[in-house]
Amino acid sequence: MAGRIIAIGDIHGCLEALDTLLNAIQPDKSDSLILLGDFVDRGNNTAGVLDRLIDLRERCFLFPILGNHDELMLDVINGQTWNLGKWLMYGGQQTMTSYGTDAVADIPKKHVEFLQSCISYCETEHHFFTHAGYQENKPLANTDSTVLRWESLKIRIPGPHISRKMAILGHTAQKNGKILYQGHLLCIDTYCYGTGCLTAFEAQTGEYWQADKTGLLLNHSHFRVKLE
Ligand SMILES: [Mn+2]
Repeated sequence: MAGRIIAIGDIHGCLEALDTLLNAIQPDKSDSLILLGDFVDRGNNTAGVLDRLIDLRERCFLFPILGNHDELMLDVINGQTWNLGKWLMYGGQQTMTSYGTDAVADIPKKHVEFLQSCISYCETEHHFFTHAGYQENKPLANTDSTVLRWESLKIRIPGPHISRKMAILGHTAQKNGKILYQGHLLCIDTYCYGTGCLTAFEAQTGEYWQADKTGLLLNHSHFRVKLE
């Protein structure tokens, strides 16, 4: 990866925040954007967010990681009708409203294909990226998807990973809107759909950008992390 390595936290249907960050970042062909998952649900424009992410594949290297919400939506689309009520309750209702339909079958095929193309984790030379969690002593390739997509840092903050790389995670909403930094671990889900913001974080330099769900750019600064 020659260009920037920029992770983006849980978008949750917040298109204005995403657009503001993309406008500030101006990703180009040399950049890698690692999306930490939970693109869908809760915010008001999941349909618009997925359109934007699909277009983004033409602009830069895109590594979209599947979040638990994205997985649940896919499960429902794939016929797990017993999960429909649960999904709608956890923000799927806002997703369906963004499509202007009550029928899961109306969700565009290209959106379904995008979600199906998502990966479970991503690794670079000094960092690794998952939606939610990891196990200290297990290579990511052998880690259960439940841990990768569902484990909350509110229950337990894992220690340093066996790879000695720094973890960059989403999923556990930091309701104060601030990046959580624990030395070996960063969480950049800063509660965009609520009263926080969406965070983009350049892993090599600590440069970061934050925008709220109305599209206001709140911060563009440098985060001090010890990098190797
Ligand atoms: Mn999540």
